[in-house]
Amino acid sequence: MKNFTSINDLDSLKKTVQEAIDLKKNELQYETLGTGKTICLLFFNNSLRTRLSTQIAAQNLGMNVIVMNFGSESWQLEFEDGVVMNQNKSEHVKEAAQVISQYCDIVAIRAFASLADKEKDKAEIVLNNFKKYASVPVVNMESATGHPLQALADAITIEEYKTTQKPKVVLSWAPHPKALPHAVANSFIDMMQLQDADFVITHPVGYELNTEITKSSKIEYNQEKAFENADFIYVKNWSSYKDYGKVLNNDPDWMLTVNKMKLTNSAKFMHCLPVRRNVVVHDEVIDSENSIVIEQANNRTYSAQIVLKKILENI
Ligand code: AN0
Ligand code: CP
Repeated sequence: MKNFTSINDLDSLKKTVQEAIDLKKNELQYETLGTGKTICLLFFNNSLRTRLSTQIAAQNLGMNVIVMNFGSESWQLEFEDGVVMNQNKSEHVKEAAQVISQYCDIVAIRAFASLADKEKDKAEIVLNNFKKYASVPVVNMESATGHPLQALADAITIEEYKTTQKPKVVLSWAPHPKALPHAVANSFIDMMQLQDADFVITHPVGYELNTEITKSSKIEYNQEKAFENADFIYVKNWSSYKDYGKVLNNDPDWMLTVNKMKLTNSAKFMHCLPVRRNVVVHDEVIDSENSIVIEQANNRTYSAQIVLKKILENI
């Protein structure tokens, strides 16, 4: 594998999940694969899990890790072509990406959606400019439209906890005070479309995601109906896609509660984290035995490690 910018960059999701589960049994089994190699983790946005788990994954493979936070530590980058750079941006991605490529063997990037300009977000300006100008492999640590390292961790988690061959998995929208990106939901859908599962998306009217991503996935506007007999409930807020980046409603009725979990087949509760308690999910659900969010976050390490392993094997 050269780059990892989408779950579809994996030649087989099923095989990769099994390889990650195998890796988890002895996470140091490839500890010399990355000896003498360096990864640069570039953050244009905040992170807890992605930053730490990707660093640990690289270290488990023997790599050196450099982390840079663009908001506070680097020059502000320009991504548009042909602009007169007489404002606040000091450096163009053309130079930055080429320079960074001389210092490392893999570059990983977190750059969220602006949620202000749909076309620019769809064009993945940051990720694609790094892909264009960097001469080393590029890894997506959540871009404008996708978070495939999260989706791979989610697939590993579902594989570990499923009790039937074809589980019912529900992706449910939940309220949130801030406008959040579509990336986590998009990549979860991309991933679920590769699974043998009964997959249902539920959200209020107005929160339809990009139909180029949802394709023929089932959408059920009645959350309670969607929850019936579910084996996994994956909760996530996203802002409106149609009315781009807007918070259309904060209906607390969509929060995940114990009563709603009673409609399910004793479902496992999943969320990518960070999560706002008692806004997105009630304390009683996230603190219950059915909550697997901590193990889900743990799997971020093995998701990143299997991806970096595949890239290192190809360098
Ligand atoms: C981000 C999002 O929703 O995309 C990151 C999640 C991994 N969440 C927040 O900004 C709260
Ligand atoms: N789930 C996830 O990507 O978390 P962070 O934003 O903390 O990295």
